[in-house]
Amino acid sequence: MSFKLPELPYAYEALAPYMSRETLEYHHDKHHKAYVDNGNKLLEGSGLEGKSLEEIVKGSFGKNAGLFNNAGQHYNHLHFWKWMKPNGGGDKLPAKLAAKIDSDLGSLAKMKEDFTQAGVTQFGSGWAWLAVKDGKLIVTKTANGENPLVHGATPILGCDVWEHSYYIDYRNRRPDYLKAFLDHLVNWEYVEELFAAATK
Ligand code: MN3
Repeated sequence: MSFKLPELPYAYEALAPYMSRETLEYHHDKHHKAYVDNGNKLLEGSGLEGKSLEEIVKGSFGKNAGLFNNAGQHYNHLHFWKWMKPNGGGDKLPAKLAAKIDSDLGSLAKMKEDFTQAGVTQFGSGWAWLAVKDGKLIVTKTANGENPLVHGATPILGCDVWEHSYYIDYRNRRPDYLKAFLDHLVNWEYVEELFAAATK
Protein backbone atom coordinates (compact mmCIF):
# COMPACT_ATOMS: atom_id res chain seq x y z
CA MET A 1 0.00 0.00 0.00
CA SER A 2 0.98 3.61 -0.17
CA PHE A 3 -0.34 6.39 2.01
CA LYS A 4 -2.87 8.81 0.50
CA LEU A 5 -4.05 12.15 1.84
CA PRO A 6 -7.85 11.94 2.20
CA GLU A 7 -10.18 14.83 1.45
CA LEU A 8 -11.65 16.46 4.54
CA PRO A 9 -15.17 15.07 5.12
CA TYR A 10 -16.57 18.65 5.35
CA ALA A 11 -15.80 22.10 3.98
CA TYR A 12 -12.78 23.98 5.32
CA GLU A 13 -15.01 26.54 7.04
CA ALA A 14 -17.52 23.98 8.40
CA LEU A 15 -16.02 23.72 11.89
CA ALA A 16 -15.75 27.47 12.53
CA PRO A 17 -15.67 29.18 14.94
CA TYR A 18 -14.31 26.22 16.94
CA MET A 19 -11.70 25.31 14.34
CA SER A 20 -11.03 27.82 11.60
CA ARG A 21 -10.54 27.42 7.88
CA GLU A 22 -6.96 28.64 8.33
CA THR A 23 -6.20 25.93 10.90
CA LEU A 24 -7.67 23.20 8.69
CA GLU A 25 -5.78 24.46 5.63
CA TYR A 26 -2.45 24.33 7.43
CA HIS A 27 -3.20 21.20 9.43
CA HIS A 28 -4.66 19.08 6.63
CA ASP A 29 -3.00 20.50 3.50
CA LYS A 30 0.48 20.95 4.95
CA HIS A 31 1.01 18.92 8.14
CA HIS A 32 -0.98 15.81 7.22
CA LYS A 33 0.30 15.97 3.64
CA ALA A 34 3.91 16.02 4.93
CA TYR A 35 3.26 12.87 6.99
CA VAL A 36 1.86 11.16 3.87
CA ASP A 37 4.72 12.24 1.60
CA ASN A 38 7.48 11.45 4.11
CA GLY A 39 5.76 8.20 5.12
CA ASN A 40 5.69 7.03 1.51
CA LYS A 41 9.40 7.75 1.08
CA LEU A 42 10.30 5.96 4.31
CA LEU A 43 8.04 2.99 3.54
CA GLU A 44 10.19 2.13 0.51
CA GLY A 45 12.71 -0.48 1.50
CA SER A 46 11.37 -0.74 5.07
CA GLY A 47 10.19 -4.33 4.65
CA LEU A 48 6.66 -3.25 5.59
CA GLU A 49 5.46 -2.43 2.07
CA GLY A 50 2.25 -4.27 1.33
CA LYS A 51 1.11 -4.27 4.96
CA SER A 52 -1.99 -2.46 6.22
CA LEU A 53 -1.56 0.94 7.86
CA GLU A 54 -2.22 -0.56 11.31
CA GLU A 55 0.43 -3.23 10.68
CA ILE A 56 2.91 -0.61 9.52
CA VAL A 57 2.30 1.49 12.64
CA LYS A 58 2.73 -1.50 14.96
CA GLY A 59 5.58 -3.00 12.95
CA SER A 60 7.68 0.17 12.87
CA PHE A 61 7.17 1.11 16.55
CA GLY A 62 10.49 0.99 18.39
CA LYS A 63 12.29 -0.17 15.24
CA ASN A 64 12.06 2.52 12.57
CA ALA A 65 11.40 5.87 14.23
CA GLY A 66 11.14 7.90 11.02
CA LEU A 67 8.57 5.62 9.44
CA PHE A 68 6.71 5.17 12.73
CA ASN A 69 6.34 8.92 13.33
CA ASN A 70 4.92 9.54 9.88
CA ALA A 71 2.76 6.39 9.62
CA GLY A 72 1.46 6.93 13.17
CA GLN A 73 0.55 10.51 12.42
CA HIS A 74 -1.08 9.49 9.13
CA TYR A 75 -3.24 6.98 11.03
CA ASN A 76 -4.05 9.53 13.76
CA HIS A 77 -5.03 12.25 11.31
CA LEU A 78 -7.09 9.98 9.03
CA HIS A 79 -9.32 9.43 12.05
CA PHE A 80 -8.99 12.92 13.52
CA TRP A 81 -10.80 14.52 10.55
CA LYS A 82 -13.62 11.99 10.99
CA TRP A 83 -13.71 12.42 14.76
CA MET A 84 -15.09 15.92 14.12
CA LYS A 85 -18.18 17.24 12.37
CA PRO A 86 -20.12 20.50 12.21
CA ASN A 87 -22.53 20.79 15.18
CA GLY A 88 -20.87 17.85 16.90
CA GLY A 89 -19.98 17.33 20.52
CA GLY A 90 -22.42 17.62 23.36
CA ASP A 91 -24.02 14.95 25.49
CA LYS A 92 -26.23 13.04 23.05
CA LEU A 93 -24.33 9.80 22.53
CA PRO A 94 -25.41 6.58 20.87
CA ALA A 95 -26.98 4.45 23.64
CA LYS A 96 -24.52 1.53 23.73
CA LEU A 97 -21.50 3.80 23.86
CA ALA A 98 -23.10 5.99 26.54
CA ALA A 99 -23.82 2.93 28.71
CA LYS A 100 -20.26 1.65 28.31
CA ILE A 101 -18.82 5.05 29.27
CA ASP A 102 -21.02 5.06 32.39
CA SER A 103 -19.99 1.57 33.44
CA ASP A 104 -16.25 1.79 32.67
CA LEU A 105 -15.50 5.47 33.29
CA GLY A 106 -18.13 6.62 35.79
CA SER A 107 -20.11 9.04 33.64
CA LEU A 108 -19.82 11.10 30.48
CA ALA A 109 -18.93 14.15 32.60
CA LYS A 110 -16.12 12.21 34.27
CA MET A 111 -14.89 10.90 30.91
CA LYS A 112 -14.75 14.45 29.53
CA GLU A 113 -12.94 15.65 32.63
CA ASP A 114 -10.35 12.85 32.38
CA PHE A 115 -9.96 13.31 28.60
CA THR A 116 -9.40 17.06 29.05
CA GLN A 117 -6.94 16.39 31.85
CA ALA A 118 -5.04 13.92 29.64
CA GLY A 119 -4.79 16.54 26.89
CA VAL A 120 -3.81 19.37 29.19
CA THR A 121 -1.12 17.33 30.98
CA GLN A 122 0.46 15.90 27.83
CA PHE A 123 3.76 17.80 28.02
CA GLY A 124 4.67 19.06 24.58
CA SER A 125 3.12 17.48 21.48
CA GLY A 126 0.83 14.49 21.55
CA TRP A 127 -2.72 13.19 21.74
CA ALA A 128 -5.50 12.57 24.25
CA TRP A 129 -7.41 9.32 23.71
CA LEU A 130 -10.50 7.30 24.47
CA ALA A 131 -9.60 3.70 23.65
CA VAL A 132 -10.74 0.11 24.12
CA LYS A 133 -8.34 -2.18 25.94
CA ASP A 134 -9.23 -5.76 26.92
CA GLY A 135 -12.90 -4.96 26.29
CA LYS A 136 -12.89 -1.89 28.55
CA LEU A 137 -12.82 1.82 27.82
CA ILE A 138 -9.80 3.76 28.99
CA VAL A 139 -8.74 7.40 28.78
CA THR A 140 -5.07 7.87 28.01
CA LYS A 141 -2.51 10.14 26.38
CA THR A 142 0.56 9.65 24.18
CA ALA A 143 3.49 11.76 23.03
CA ASN A 144 4.15 12.90 19.47
CA GLY A 145 2.81 10.45 16.85
CA GLU A 146 2.26 7.53 19.19
CA ASN A 147 -1.22 6.10 19.66
CA PRO A 148 -2.96 3.37 21.70
CA LEU A 149 -2.46 0.79 18.89
CA VAL A 150 1.15 0.32 20.02
CA HIS A 151 0.01 -0.21 23.63
CA GLY A 152 -2.39 -3.06 22.88
CA ALA A 153 -5.49 -0.87 22.69
CA THR A 154 -7.80 0.40 19.94
CA PRO A 155 -8.33 4.16 19.75
CA ILE A 156 -11.95 5.22 19.25
CA LEU A 157 -11.53 8.99 19.85
CA GLY A 158 -8.43 11.15 19.81
CA CYS A 159 -7.70 14.85 20.08
CA ASP A 160 -4.55 16.27 18.54
CA VAL A 161 -2.88 18.52 21.12
CA TRP A 162 0.09 19.50 18.96
CA GLU A 163 0.19 23.31 18.81
CA HIS A 164 -0.45 23.20 15.04
CA SER A 165 -3.95 21.95 15.85
CA TYR A 166 -5.00 24.92 17.99
CA TYR A 167 -2.51 27.76 18.12
CA ILE A 168 -4.08 29.84 15.32
CA ASP A 169 -7.51 29.71 16.99
CA TYR A 170 -6.71 29.44 20.69
CA ARG A 171 -3.07 30.59 21.02
CA ASN A 172 -1.77 28.98 24.23
CA ARG A 173 -5.23 28.10 25.62
CA ARG A 174 -5.12 24.33 25.17
CA PRO A 175 -7.86 23.72 27.80
CA ASP A 176 -10.27 25.95 25.82
CA TYR A 177 -9.49 24.01 22.64
CA LEU A 178 -10.16 20.68 24.37
CA LYS A 179 -13.44 22.01 25.75
CA ALA A 180 -14.55 23.24 22.31
CA PHE A 181 -13.57 19.87 20.81
CA LEU A 182 -15.73 17.95 23.30
CA ASP A 183 -18.63 20.42 23.38
CA HIS A 184 -18.91 21.31 19.69
CA LEU A 185 -16.87 19.09 17.39
CA VAL A 186 -16.84 15.39 18.35
CA ASN A 187 -18.57 13.09 15.87
CA TRP A 188 -19.98 10.60 18.39
CA GLU A 189 -21.51 8.46 15.64
CA TYR A 190 -18.03 7.78 14.26
CA VAL A 191 -16.76 7.04 17.78
CA GLU A 192 -19.64 4.56 18.16
CA GLU A 193 -18.75 2.95 14.83
CA LEU A 194 -15.15 2.35 15.98
CA PHE A 195 -16.38 1.24 19.41
CA ALA A 196 -18.67 -1.37 17.82
CA ALA A 197 -15.85 -2.65 15.59
CA ALA A 198 -13.43 -2.85 18.55
CA THR A 199 -15.84 -4.73 20.83
CA LYS A 200 -17.56 -7.16 18.45
MN1 MN3 B 1 -1.78 17.24 13.79
